[in-house]
Amino acid sequence: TAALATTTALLAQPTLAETVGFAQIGSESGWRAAETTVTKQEAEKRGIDLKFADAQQKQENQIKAVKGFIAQGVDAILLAPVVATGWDEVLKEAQEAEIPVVLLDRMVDSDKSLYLTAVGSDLVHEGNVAGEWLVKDVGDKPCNVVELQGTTGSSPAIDRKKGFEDAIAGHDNIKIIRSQTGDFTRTKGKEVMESFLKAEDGGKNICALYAHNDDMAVGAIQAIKEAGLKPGTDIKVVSIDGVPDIFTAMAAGEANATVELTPNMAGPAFDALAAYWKDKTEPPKFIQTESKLFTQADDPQAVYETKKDLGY
Ligand code: GZL
Repeated sequence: TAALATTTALLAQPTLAETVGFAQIGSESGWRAAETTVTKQEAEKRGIDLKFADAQQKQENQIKAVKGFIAQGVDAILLAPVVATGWDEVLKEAQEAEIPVVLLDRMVDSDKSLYLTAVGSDLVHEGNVAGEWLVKDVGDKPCNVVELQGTTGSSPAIDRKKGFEDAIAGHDNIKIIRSQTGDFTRTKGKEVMESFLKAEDGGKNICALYAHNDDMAVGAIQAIKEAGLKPGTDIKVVSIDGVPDIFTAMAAGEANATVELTPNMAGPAFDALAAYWKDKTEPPKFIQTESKLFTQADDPQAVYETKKDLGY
């Protein structure tokens, strides 16, 4: 009888662990890997059962993953949308299933009513901070800039480009002479930088590189060195994310500035979900994370030490 009572009691208990599906983009950059690590840690801390799907940077895989989470009847979905368009249909399906969706680190063009909230940085501001740094660094000297864009059609690529252009507008001595996507990866960043160097007289004509993330910058630094030039002096390097390897490059004088992006988007996301699960509290539609500029003056080796074990 005792055993029966225990079983009944267990069955009657509400599910202790909420189940959350995470439709992650992939592991295209060190920052992305850190976001995955931190999200799993934050779920663990809160006793959340996290179901993880890696889409290898393909939107159709992300959409499939979200549909799968809806079919499983999860309590919420985290989505880092690889590109900004094409989400209406699957977000409507989640809404019809009454499953809240929280966007992480990238935005979608869909109506705000189709997701609970979005956690991320001000991506335009990041591009602006990067551009302002270069404006200050070059003064009124002529500076031809090459730009490595993030994934085509992603909100960071669109917004970081805009922010940088806003910052250099009015400074006619600074010009973006070449701009192409490196898809946020080291490999593509290196490849595209090689083509920029070849096209610009071996790089003599290039004063600075603006990369939408550190991983493309690290790949480009390799290409600059292989072309016999000094990254950080012959060609200034400014990028975004604040991953450990950019601080290693900075400490070696091979990179000049980065705008830090926290990989912990999940903490604020889970906090908003906890309030929503409890009593349907509606969070603000955008929960903004901090952005901070780091340069060679900020003891990059010490900063590297603080980041090296965070799962990048
Ligand atoms: C920005 C994020 C970007 C990172 C890249 O919020 O979406 O995606 O800057 C990553 O490293 O690929």
